[in-house]
Amino acid sequence: MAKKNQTLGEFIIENQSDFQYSSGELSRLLNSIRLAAKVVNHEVNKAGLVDITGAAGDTNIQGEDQQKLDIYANDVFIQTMTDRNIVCGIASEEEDDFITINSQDELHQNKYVVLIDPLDGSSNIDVNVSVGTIFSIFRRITPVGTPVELKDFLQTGDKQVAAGYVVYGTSTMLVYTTGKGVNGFTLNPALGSWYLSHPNMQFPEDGQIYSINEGNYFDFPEGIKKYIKYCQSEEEDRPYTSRYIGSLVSDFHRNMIKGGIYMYPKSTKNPKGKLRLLYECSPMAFLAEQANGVASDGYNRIMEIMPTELHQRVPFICGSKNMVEKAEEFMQKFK
Ligand code: AHM
Ligand code: MG
Repeated sequence: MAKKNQTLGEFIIENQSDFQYSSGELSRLLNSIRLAAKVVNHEVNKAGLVDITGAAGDTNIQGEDQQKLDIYANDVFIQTMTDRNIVCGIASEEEDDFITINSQDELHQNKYVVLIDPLDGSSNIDVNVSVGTIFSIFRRITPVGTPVELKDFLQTGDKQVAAGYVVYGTSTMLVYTTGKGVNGFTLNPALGSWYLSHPNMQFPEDGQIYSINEGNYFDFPEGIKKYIKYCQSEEEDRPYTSRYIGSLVSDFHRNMIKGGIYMYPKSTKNPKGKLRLLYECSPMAFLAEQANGVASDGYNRIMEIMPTELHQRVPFICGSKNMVEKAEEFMQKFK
């Protein structure tokens, strides 16, 4: 039972037994993600200071440039999970291949793999706009005691045991699901604790916001063009308005709270779509479905798409049920 003001640590422990395969391993893994998120948050928050020599205390003695934040975030998440020896493999949007984690004493004893987009929307950092981290957790399918293989990572979204995101925004929040609804925790930066601020988050069934990069309009499939025009039309006093941050996590987060649809369809420039199935769409789809929303590629449920490669891209339409279903209707009609 979600209690307001509960800390994330308390919540994880209290809900551990809900989880079918509970052995404490998933709880430890979530704990390491919340720790890494705090470290990354600290760095993201002072991003604006890095150009002021020494002000952030980050210029090293040789005067070398500070590491790019997306690489930094990648290192922090990987290092935190590796040091604690709680996963058997990690795949990251920043790495070409997956990483196999060896424990020193017992070989490959852990049962979870993590897929992560360490800092999504990182081009927004220079202009002080929110960015996010997205993570997805699966049980390995190869036997414990053997090295992980590609097939441990190439699983359909409906096999996820947990997924979540961190939004580094006006406040920093960690939102996650283990398949029993979606809960959001806000970081109190003074105390370094995450507090349950948004228990049982739900997409409103209908919404008014559509989020898409309309700069690509002429390259979109006909169904998407028609859906956008449907949202804009004055017939029947359609109530829609457009909001697009260009940071998936932030656009999703806002739409989940207010009601809306996010779309990144395929286009001539991105013939398979832009977003990555495993690091972005699949975890967001799990969260959406757990919050009464829908996620699709226009025709199929994202959660059922069988990945064939780690960095696979896919068209993505996600959000309030009625809005996504309407967009799918247009996709079908103008196939
Ligand atoms: P990234 O993983 O390179 O940061 O790209 C993903 C981001 C999403 O957060 C965002 O919704 C989208 O790309 C924006 O793309 P565009 O600038 O083409 O609208
Ligand atoms: Mg990304």
